Amino acid sequence: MAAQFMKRILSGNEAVARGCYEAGLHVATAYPGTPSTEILENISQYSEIYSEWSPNEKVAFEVAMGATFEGARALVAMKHVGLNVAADPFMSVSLVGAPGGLVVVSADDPGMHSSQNEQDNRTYAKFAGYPCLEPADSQEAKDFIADALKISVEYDVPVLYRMTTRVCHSKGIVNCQERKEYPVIGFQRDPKKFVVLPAHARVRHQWSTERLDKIRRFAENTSLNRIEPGDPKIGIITHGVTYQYVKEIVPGTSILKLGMTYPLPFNKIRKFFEQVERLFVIEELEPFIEEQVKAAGIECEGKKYWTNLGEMSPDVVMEGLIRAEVISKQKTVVKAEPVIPRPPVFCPGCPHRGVYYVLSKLKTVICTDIGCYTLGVLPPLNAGDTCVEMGASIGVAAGMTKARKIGKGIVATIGDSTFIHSGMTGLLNAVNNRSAITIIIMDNRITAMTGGQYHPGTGKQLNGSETRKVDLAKICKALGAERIKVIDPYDLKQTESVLKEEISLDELSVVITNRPCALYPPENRKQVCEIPFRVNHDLCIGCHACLRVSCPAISESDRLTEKNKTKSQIDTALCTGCSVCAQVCPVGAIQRIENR
Ligand SMILES: Cc1ncc(C[n+]2csc(CCOP(=O)(O)OP(=O)(O)O)c2C)c(N)n1
Repeated sequence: MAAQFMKRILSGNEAVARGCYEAGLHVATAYPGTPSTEILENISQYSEIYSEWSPNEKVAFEVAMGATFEGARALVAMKHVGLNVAADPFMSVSLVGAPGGLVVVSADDPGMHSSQNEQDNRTYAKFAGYPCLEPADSQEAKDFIADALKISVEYDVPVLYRMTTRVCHSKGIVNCQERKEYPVIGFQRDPKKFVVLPAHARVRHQWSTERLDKIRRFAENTSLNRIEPGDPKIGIITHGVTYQYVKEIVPGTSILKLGMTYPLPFNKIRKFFEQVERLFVIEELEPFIEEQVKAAGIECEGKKYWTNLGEMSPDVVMEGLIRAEVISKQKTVVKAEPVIPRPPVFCPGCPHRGVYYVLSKLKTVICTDIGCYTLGVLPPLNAGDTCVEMGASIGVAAGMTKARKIGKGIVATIGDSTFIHSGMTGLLNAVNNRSAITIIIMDNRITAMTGGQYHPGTGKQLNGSETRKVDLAKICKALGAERIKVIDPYDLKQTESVLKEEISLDELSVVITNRPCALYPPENRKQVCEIPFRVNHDLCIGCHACLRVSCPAISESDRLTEKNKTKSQIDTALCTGCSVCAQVCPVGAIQRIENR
């Protein structure tokens, strides 16, 4: 079947990748982060597009920026907080432009399914003077990429492509087309454009302001913003996935669906306002559209009825409309079956477990970071006292140490991917300012939390090909750390004695763990799994020491000791044979299954 007639069922992220392929994209970069990660993983399936994981969002942005300077069609993808990391180039390149075309995907996470905050990144578009496109489903997620690149090239402007978790991860039918090829036009030397010296930047700021005026005129006429005429009693301005909820709850109502949420088409909004009796803005998170519509002197209602916290849903849309006395009776919304809650926990065989088990006994302040190892904060380990954003652990530990009377004893725990992302400068600073902290790099040789992506410490590129593997111990040494120890986190005795000693010191030390993730890459699942353990019920005294290592393979059985305590049991299908539980059992009741 010819590709133009091909229909596929794609998630929003898969659709973005398909859109990149069809729109002739040349270069794509990213640093992983939910809900954006699959965009690059899927783009990497298209050999026509060069794609790479970068060590952090700022570098990813800069590589894509270089590509557009070279006249290539480029895209950079990240989760919403990633844009904070890339904010420096993001802001300034607005004055330069994007001659080859540049799409900046920000995957926002309303409801914080897997994020530390729920900032609304449409604000960034206004801040930097970028147009902002917001697809509402998978078809649009694909189609709008071509629109974004067209706008980007035509107006010499980067485009913010704002997605949200529901659009990224929901699947829908998508009509696919052939790829269109575009030449890479080559770098056109022009220092007044590409070098943002203050004298140049002042002129470029004026230029970018005029550019925004032109994009404003475009916003009035583009089909990305469409009025869907309906019952004139109310009119609803909406965007993204919220549009789908509005259609479900009040079908047949008048809608102004904004596919481009910055800059706003005020003439179109005025026209829409005149067609309806009451105007509402229903938007997810901040009153981004509402405030601008009001500031333009157009009367509308919005956050009065809908919260700016958390995700929108058909229910939330409906409840707001009931509060606004637009609809009176509840429409039956099909609700998903409640899912039995399953608390997050380290996987069986996770190399982070041993370190956090030891730390939980050492009673020290632990500045942790973002990754699987953040789970050490949760019961029963309760090991972790601060965690704010990627890379913060080392700086925070250093700051606490400096503010303390006794300037030692504070631990920073940080993953390998996070250390490379933004921990290295923290270490450099701690060395330079002689902070007596203990930094534990939880090196499981993968970016595990986001599903196992490679980074410069893994020796693999996005497409799986081999590359130079950086040595974290050598990096630490080069950054000035003098005490560097490598430990086996499956060996609790060694882990405890090394950590005790390093934490007691009056100087900075780095401890690096040496066991790979038990889950990623998938080959590891076989590697770690030597011979599983079982509980010998004749010996188990029901003390539950093994439960305190927080392994999902261990649970209480229905067998009782003489003192009526439940004996433990191990699910051998889950056990990887890491031996941490066996090491904490005081009576040797946890034994390898020798004769399987
Ligand atoms: C600025 C930013 N970018 C991306 C993410 C998504 N994210 C959360 S943790 C993490 C890295 C985890 O890898 P690592 O530090 O190696 O720890 P692991 O999960 O492997 O234990 C990423 C990319 C984020 N939270 N913030």
